[in-house]
Amino acid sequence: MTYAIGVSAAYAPTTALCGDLTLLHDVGSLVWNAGRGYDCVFVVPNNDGGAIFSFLPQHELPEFEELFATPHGLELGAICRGAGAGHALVERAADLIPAVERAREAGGVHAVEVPIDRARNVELHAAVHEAVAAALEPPTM
Ligand SMILES: Cc1ncc(C[n+]2csc(CCOP(=O)(O)OP(=O)(O)O)c2C)c(N)n1
Ligand SMILES: [Mg+2]
Repeated sequence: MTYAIGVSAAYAPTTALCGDLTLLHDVGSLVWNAGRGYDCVFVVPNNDGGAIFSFLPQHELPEFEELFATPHGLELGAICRGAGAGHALVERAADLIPAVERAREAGGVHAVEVPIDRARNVELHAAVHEAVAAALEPPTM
């Protein structure tokens, strides 16, 4: 968040993608900078934890959820309101771009939160991997 708000401060209104854990990890930046005249919109895919860690070998460990995925169950809207940032919850794909546009037009720091499913994300990645691997397989003689 710090980097994106820095870009918006130094350069121009900015739109950035920011995971839910990344937002929480850097929440001090939100608290400190929201409402200080920066124009920065964060699109926040919220999968209640770190999906990227599901691609590590540790994914198979019994303690994976507690130690790596770290689901937080927090309400990001409440955190944004507490920080003085805007917040919108988007639950349909067609609503995403209008919500981002509204936030950009309003100015200031905003989060546009999009709830997504962590397990489904892993399944979709596996399906894409398989499709690419199949497409790249040399033809059999
Ligand atoms: C600037 C910065 N801060 C912190 C990290 C450490 N980090 C790596 S992955 C991650 C969280 C990933 O979870 P999330 O943001 O929810 O994204 P997801 O994988 O669910 O899409 C964090 C905090 C980092 N890589 N870079
Ligand atoms: Mg996440």
